[in-house]
Amino acid sequence: MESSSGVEEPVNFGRSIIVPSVQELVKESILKIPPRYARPEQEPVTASEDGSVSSVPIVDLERLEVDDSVGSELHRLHAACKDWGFFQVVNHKVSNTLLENFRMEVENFFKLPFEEKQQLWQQPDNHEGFGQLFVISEEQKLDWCDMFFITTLPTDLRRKELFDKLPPNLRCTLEAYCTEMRKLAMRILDYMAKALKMEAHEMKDLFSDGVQTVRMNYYPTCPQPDKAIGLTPHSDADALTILFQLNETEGLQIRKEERWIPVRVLPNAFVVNVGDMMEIFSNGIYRSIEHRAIVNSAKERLSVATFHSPKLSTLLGPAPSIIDSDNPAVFRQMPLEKYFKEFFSRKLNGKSYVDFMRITDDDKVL
Ligand SMILES: O=C(O)CCC(=O)C(=O)O
Repeated sequence: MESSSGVEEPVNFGRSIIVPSVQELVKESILKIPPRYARPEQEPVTASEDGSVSSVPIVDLERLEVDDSVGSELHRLHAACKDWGFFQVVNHKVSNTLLENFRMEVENFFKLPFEEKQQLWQQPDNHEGFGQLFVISEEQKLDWCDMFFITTLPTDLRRKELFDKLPPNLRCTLEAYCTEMRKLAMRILDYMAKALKMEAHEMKDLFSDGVQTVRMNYYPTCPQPDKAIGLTPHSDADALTILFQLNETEGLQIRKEERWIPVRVLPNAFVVNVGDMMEIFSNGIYRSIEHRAIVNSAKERLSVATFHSPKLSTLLGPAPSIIDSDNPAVFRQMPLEKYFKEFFSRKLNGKSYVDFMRITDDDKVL
């Protein structure tokens, strides 16, 4: 956001009611979860008719670089974005040393004494820091998760006071990690543009100086895992999310054809998913998919999601080079900043937000 002096200022995308730490709660060795976390309505994982559970597609980035002709790896990527909205990316060239360091720093971050974490907790007027997102009422049910949320790019949108308080080793590794995630996102977005037959410059223009936010998730063990949920079913509001599953504990599930499908932890792979904004740019060709995280009683789980969106000045809407009279726009346009603020002021609820952007018959009458 530009101030009257013409300088970019940290942006405030929203706030969330401050809630207790689940990690601290678990230290009390409880046998039953408090009522505010009880979510008995969760649907179980279901296998298909033949009893098998399918798994999300794998895209090999090295193969994509060698041969991106139609009918090849590019076709796999296109099909994964259209039919699944999720894939795992391998051979991504992100350094193993960086990933190991980052994993260690994030693990140590969640192990900090609570008194130190409190210095990095969310504030009543801003949801960046430790806490939970999307809590808009005192009655709302909560997730079995502690998270840390931060805006990382472009640098002038960062909340400096929060960044400066991060443990120095984490800050330094996070800086390198964000840069690598941005590069990886740009490579994937470039191939998506090719697969969608968008004009080459269009995706690049949208994402140069794009917004990147990071959400680190810690899911403690839970004494009643069937009654709680780690992360409420939702689709992501951004364009492209890259998820790093930090330890071997599984928990991510995606909804496909009314079934919940677990996403395996593959060594050296990132889970990539299409967000609502990509569904909008692609005019519905690519689909964002509902996903959730479940918890268990045996081992904690850690993950880091990096969210990529276009630059803040973007007027969000279907990409002009995709729409024409045969493929008319099915989504309306909205300034990106307004879109973000609306998203963060709601309760997380499946795909309801992207549906809100859809052009309805009532809009056509106007
Ligand atoms: O922890 C996971 O696997 C899912 C994380 C996620 O969906 C998110 O942070 O938005």
